[in-house]
Amino acid sequence: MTSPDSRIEVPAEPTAFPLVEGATALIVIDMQRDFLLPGGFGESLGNDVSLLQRVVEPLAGLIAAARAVGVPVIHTREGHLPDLSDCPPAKLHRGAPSKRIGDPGPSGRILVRGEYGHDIVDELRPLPGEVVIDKPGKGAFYATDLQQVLADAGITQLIVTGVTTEVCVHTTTREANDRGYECLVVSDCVGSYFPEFQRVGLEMVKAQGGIFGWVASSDDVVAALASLSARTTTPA
Ligand code: TIU
Repeated sequence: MTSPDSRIEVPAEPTAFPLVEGATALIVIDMQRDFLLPGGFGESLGNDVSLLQRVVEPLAGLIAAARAVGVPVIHTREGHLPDLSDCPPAKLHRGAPSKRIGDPGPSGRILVRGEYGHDIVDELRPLPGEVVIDKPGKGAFYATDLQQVLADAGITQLIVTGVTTEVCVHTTTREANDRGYECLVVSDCVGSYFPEFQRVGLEMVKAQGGIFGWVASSDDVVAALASLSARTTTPA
């Protein structure tokens, strides 16, 4: 459904999401080989990385729909400088992973910028000119220029996708919400190594009247973006 101003109501929970034309960006969080493929950071932590593959196909469709109507696509990558000077000891030494950040793996040093494993999976490769935010933390705002990038582009809303739902997607959504951004998390375009965390992670976003934001399916977001295109191409 469209309204006379520049808003489109996207079916979502807990209420329809008022997508504002020209003020929305699609953020694709950490769809890196290090999280999705064997031999990377995600697997070193003991996770079954195959669980994240289900995100790739719907997310590729959503990215294509955004590009088709000129909605900016912003990619993020979690990782560290080769000398690990931006990796807090608390992160480096935590737990008992099979490999630590910076250790050599089959796709290069684990979670280190510039390594093959640190980059985004082939299916979701950024286009030239799309913003790629390299971040040392779980949230995409911490120690990055994301807020300035969004302000410069007049963006006030984020369509949030990527991995993992309860870690970097949640942290970024919470950071964005505190900064005043309206966040629409796309349920089938975010993924977790833990099915229970996936379910509860989405519940937490939309509970209490949408305490951090809204949740919608990619089908509904793609349809909304397509109707944006129809309006743009239909003479008044
Ligand atoms: N371990 C885990 O679930 N996630 C991360 O470490 N980073 C992101 O979520 N990107």
